Amino acid sequence: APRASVLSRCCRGTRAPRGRYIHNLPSSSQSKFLKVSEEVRDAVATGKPVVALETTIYTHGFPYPDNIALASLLESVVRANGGVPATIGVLGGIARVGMSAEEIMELASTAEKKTALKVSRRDLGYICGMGLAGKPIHGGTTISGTMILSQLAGIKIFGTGGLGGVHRGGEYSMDISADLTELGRTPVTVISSGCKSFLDIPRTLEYLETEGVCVGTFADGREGSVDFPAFFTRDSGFRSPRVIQNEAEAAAIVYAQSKLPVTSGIHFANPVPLEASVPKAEMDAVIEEAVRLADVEGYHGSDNTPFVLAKIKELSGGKSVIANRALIESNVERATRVAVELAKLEE
Ligand code: PSU
Ligand code: MN
Repeated sequence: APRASVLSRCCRGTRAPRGRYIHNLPSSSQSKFLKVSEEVRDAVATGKPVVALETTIYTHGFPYPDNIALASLLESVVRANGGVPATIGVLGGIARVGMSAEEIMELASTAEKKTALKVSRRDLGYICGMGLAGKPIHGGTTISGTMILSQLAGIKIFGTGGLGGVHRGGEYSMDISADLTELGRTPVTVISSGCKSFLDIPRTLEYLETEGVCVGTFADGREGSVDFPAFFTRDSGFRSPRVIQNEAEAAAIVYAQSKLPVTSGIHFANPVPLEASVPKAEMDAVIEEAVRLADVEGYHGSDNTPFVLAKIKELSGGKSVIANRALIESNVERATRVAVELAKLEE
């Protein structure tokens, strides 16, 4: 396929192996502060389906050593479905795209003592600057942080568990996840199971609309209107703005948006697998209590989400962890299939 138009906008006109042009590689894809693995660089350059994976779920979500098992499971899910995984995080003040097993181990083992930073857009300059200043620290990247690094490395598809959102009472506290503004400004497609109902789902959907984010939910043949999912449950009581039937449709939307081009991100919600879903009434009660405790104990700002998630885990007797693991796995598989369909369109 001709790459002339891509090449003319690209800074590197080098030929890749097999005579294919290197494309999609921004000049910023390697620097003192950003290391992209050779496998990921080669996969992006030759148009293979690459799937980004975040690391806040390992540093601030799952406990050690479950987090390491999950990280390796997710990478193998991507490979088994024909993709190349790119686990993204910060080690010693250097952002990494395509972390090795040893690097993931090093980052994930901070979960016990919580010594890694939770890195969203605002924290990237800080953590890399601290590394330069002789204070190297590790960081798990959130959806927002991971989207930025994905885009710098030329990765378009990203699979994870749940999206941040507008917190309840956010109209007063202004606690709105940086994930939402990131989706408004960075052209990466995030596949997750929607957002947890400890967030304000209708305001989250309104905010995403304002930010210009296409939000669609996979329906898999279900007829009629479909809810935007609430992480542990398939139903939230709020309709998804768009309904997507399959991965080919999803990839067509990503492709069209990139060719126009419209430079905001896309969110595709993949409802939790039925067999792993938790009854809504049961989860609602647990979430109410977790949110109440966060307020009483004074967990605000970026500490709020990790605290509420930990409380939910405790109060649901581990049920939430089982659902969480199942839905992440399903989202990553779905993301890989979208990336495979997208690679076909881009050939
Ligand atoms: N929601 C979940 N699980 C998670 C997160 C959110 O159900 O692990 C993590 C993701 O990394 C997300 C971040 O990007 O928390 C959002 O944090 P905040 O609400 O502070 O923006
Ligand atoms: Mn917040």
